[in-house]
Amino acid sequence: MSRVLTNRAAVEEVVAKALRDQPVVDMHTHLYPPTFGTPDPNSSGKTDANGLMLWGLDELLTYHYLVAEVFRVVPAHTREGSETAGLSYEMFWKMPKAAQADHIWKHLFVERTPISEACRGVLTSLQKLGLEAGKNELPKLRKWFAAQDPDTYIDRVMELANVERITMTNGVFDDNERERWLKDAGKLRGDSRFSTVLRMDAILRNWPWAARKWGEWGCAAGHGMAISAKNVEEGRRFLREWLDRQKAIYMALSLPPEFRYPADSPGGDDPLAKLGQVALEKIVLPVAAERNIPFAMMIGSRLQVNSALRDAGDMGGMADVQSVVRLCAAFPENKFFVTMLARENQHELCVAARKFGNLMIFGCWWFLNNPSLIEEMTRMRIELLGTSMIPQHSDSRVLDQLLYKWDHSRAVIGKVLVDKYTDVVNTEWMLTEEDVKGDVARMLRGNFLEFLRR
Ligand code: FIX
Ligand code: ZN
Repeated sequence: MSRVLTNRAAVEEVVAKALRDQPVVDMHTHLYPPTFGTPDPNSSGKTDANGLMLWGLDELLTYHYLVAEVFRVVPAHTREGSETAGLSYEMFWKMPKAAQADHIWKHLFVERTPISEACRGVLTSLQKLGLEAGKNELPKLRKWFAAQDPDTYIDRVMELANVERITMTNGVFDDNERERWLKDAGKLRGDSRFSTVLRMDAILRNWPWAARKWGEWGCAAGHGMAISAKNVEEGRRFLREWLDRQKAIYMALSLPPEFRYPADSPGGDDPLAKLGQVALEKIVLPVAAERNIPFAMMIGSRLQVNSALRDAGDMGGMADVQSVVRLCAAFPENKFFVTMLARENQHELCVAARKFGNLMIFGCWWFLNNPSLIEEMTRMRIELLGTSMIPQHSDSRVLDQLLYKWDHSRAVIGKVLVDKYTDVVNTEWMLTEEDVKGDVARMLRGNFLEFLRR
């Protein structure tokens, strides 16, 4: 008989152990194995300037979250004679990566307390690696990272973060990535630590552009201002080809706050969106249903409100949960992964998930990936959905971020679970250690894998 938990202290101990010991399947990251090349100095001495595998100190420090934060304290524009030191965007992006990292370290870690979540994250990752993070330690730390072999380093980080599998984001409209797939798909999908995802934002964000691009790649998707039956067939052929090429486990895209389904529902009357809707209804969802793979919608990112900040230039906005509801109702044979970027959408989205079994909500995305909001969302989700949701994904762009993103999330999810389980124990329900382990396994791994297979 598994140990019965009768008080808060016992619950705390068992929850902490269950979360620590449970390997995670990370369902959304921007990470890559070495087969995609790496620009970062390593023990083999070989680098690829356009390589996609980002790891190590300078990548951690130049993470776009920190780029946004450093331009708050060293503004790009300063008035003539202002005593505040400025640095223009152009000058920052012209600097070599190590110099950018030095600039961020100086202003966010040395001259100020590294108290923001993204700053603390760097420190947690270094700590988990057993490295001393002192104000003057950068040169020593850089040497340590340059001595690592990217391939074995991935194993080390996955072991320390207790991550069993990493799900990539493989953008078919990204020229650098697409050419690598066309060159040697077998090599790129051959790393069993990584799963692939067909990412295709442009299809719904800008169909005319996507259709023209497809046209250049030999897929007769039309001129982009209308979608004929032929275009639909060609579009489906294109998706099937790429799903086979990548062996993708789901299809995904992000959507702006203005996304509406159907496109002419209140607040969404834009001709481009109407074309996107046809592409969704006639091309994307039928292929996803035919292949029985989920379609993931990451809703609420408003891109490039400050393009000078590059990846750091996007933000979030409130979106329309009823569009998700209408999609789940209209396409019962499709499975939907949904995460939304606005805090204000979370409660309604939780309730929507109570209504549709083909809707799996996941993660505390981007600007929500902060302890106070992870706690709020996880507590609400457990109260409304029990354990039938995926509490988190890391969205890591730099390999070493797995260390802090899962460490920080495990801690917050644990805090909520202890409260919720203690409430159950206080009803004199016989809660066992096995129960807790089973729930944790579902939330960090099982719900994702089961939804893929369902
Ligand atoms: O659309 C996405 O997948 C977002 O996660 C990214 O574009 C974003 O830049 C990010 O890194 C968020 O954490
Ligand atoms: Zn992402």
